[in-house]
Amino acid sequence: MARTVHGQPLTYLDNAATAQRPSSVLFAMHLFSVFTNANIHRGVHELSAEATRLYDGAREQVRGFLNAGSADEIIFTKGCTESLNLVASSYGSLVLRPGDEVVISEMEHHSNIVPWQMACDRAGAKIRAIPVTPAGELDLDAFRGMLSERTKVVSIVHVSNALGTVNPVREISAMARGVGATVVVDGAQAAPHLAIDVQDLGADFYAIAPHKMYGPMGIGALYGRRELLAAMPPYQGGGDMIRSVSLSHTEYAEPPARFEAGTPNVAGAVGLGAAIEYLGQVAEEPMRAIGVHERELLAEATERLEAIPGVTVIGKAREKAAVLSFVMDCAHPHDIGTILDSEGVAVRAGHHCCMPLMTKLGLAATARASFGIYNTSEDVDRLAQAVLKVREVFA
Ligand code: 7TS
Repeated sequence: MARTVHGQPLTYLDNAATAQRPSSVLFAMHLFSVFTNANIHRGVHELSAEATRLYDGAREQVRGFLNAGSADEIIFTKGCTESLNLVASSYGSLVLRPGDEVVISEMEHHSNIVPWQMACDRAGAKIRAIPVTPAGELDLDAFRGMLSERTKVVSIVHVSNALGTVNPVREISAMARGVGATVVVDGAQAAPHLAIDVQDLGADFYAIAPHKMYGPMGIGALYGRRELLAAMPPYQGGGDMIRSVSLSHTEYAEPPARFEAGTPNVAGAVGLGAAIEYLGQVAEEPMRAIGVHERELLAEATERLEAIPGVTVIGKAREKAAVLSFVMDCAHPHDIGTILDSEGVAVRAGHHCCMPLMTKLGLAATARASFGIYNTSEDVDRLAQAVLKVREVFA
């Protein structure tokens, strides 16, 4: 990332919004587009066969990355948001009835709130939200009290994009399973930082956001347990999702094809496969090494910012990953973001698409630095220097 902004070298600390892509990802997509571009599952010609192999190969890579039992349990979508909409819409219509309940939490991203509100409105079901403690953790005692035979779905973020909290998904899954509820996990912020094993976590659905894990935008991947996918109605109709069509009736294809209507983003899938390969080459135990590196940066950044008068870190969970939200007594988060930007430090300022969480915390917004594998102690130092500059300007 050898570029400057406002005449300063760039320190990119907005990885939770989107991560920068390594050249291997860009090259894989370019290579596909130049040499292999063709539609899949269609032509008898060589290019189409090669494109189909690459697309199926990427599906297998996602299976391995999430440790799903079968590649048929991986559905390509256009992003994490679409994955969550697919589950809420299709699975929601299958199971939700009047009086049923969907449990989410107060720290969800809007993309794990709104689709469930829509599904509940259609079904006459109700949303309940696990409270967040002042430290930024989920109140599991309150969660236990919410569970009943009415609970059909528990849909929870694995790592909070606004607080960095790593939620105890395994424990939550086990509790949900106790009342027969299905567990949906929003893994958008977890997949870039933690080793994910959907079977060990006990997740029935798990959504990732490839562009936050060094892959391209415009592609998403959703894990769904085979038995559930097999029972679910399609999310969209069109080409590729059918077995046979007459003017009066359609037989749907088996999953995953049933949920992939229309020409897919093949270059995006290839890029996602390359991103998974890139992550896998970082170290012998890559996700563990990435976690160690990012937790060091997080600890260092937390210490540096907390030493600056007037800075309050938002989110003090015991388990945190790669996200540092903060506010200052002298400046609004947007002003913090603007001064940091003028110093070449890119962070996000705002409600982070978590308005209910901000309301709960009594805040309008926070400034948020989020780390990726390429960030260094030097980046932390530039962040701290730029925050000191905010104080100089406003205090
Ligand atoms: N879930 C979480 C936890 C997220 O952080 C995001 C995006 C999404 C879902 C939606 O992902 P998308 O790729 O479909 O948009 N979060 C952020 C963020 O924190 N800043 O910008 C986007």
